[in-house]
Amino acid sequence: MRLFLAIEPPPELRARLGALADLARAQCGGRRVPDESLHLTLAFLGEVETARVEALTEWLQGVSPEGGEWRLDSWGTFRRPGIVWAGGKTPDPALTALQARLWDDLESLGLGGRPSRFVPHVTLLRRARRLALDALPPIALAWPWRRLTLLRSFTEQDGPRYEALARSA
Ligand code: 3AM
Repeated sequence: MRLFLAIEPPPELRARLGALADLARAQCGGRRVPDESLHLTLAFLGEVETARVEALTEWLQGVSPEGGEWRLDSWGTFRRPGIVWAGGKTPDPALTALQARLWDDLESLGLGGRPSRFVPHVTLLRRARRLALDALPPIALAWPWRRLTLLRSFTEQDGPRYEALARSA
């Protein structure tokens, strides 16, 4: 099954991010990520055998990050897949450290796929038709976080859907 580790926004922030996605959709076109799917990916694990999921779940339940507050102050794009995202102008040190630590653990568990760079972001639009961010309002949001979620990704006709399988302590 296709898995990834992410942080899910608290409900109020989820709604605010959804409002940003609406603004971006009006400006750039493309597919808006539904509110319930908004997240910050920390580690994309790809296809993981069912037999490994139990060990992964047990590991995650023993992980207890200190947590932090991620400041979102920027729009961004990943040009080729036409992604418009919200994130930070500069990399958040606590998230960067967490991502590195998670990959150390994941590699010890026999999983691969550590990316060469990590850009913390929340995808708001996919397949945007115009990557025109200049008319969008400034972003100033704070995301208090602590818990991590192991999510399963399903591909459906109108885009990916996610199911939470496990959470950190
Ligand atoms: O957090 P976002 O939505 O940007 O793009 C996928 C999504 O990221 C990414 O993992 C998250 C959950 O699906 N993803 C999908 N395939 C990927 C791959 N082959 C990937 N990331 C890296 N490599």
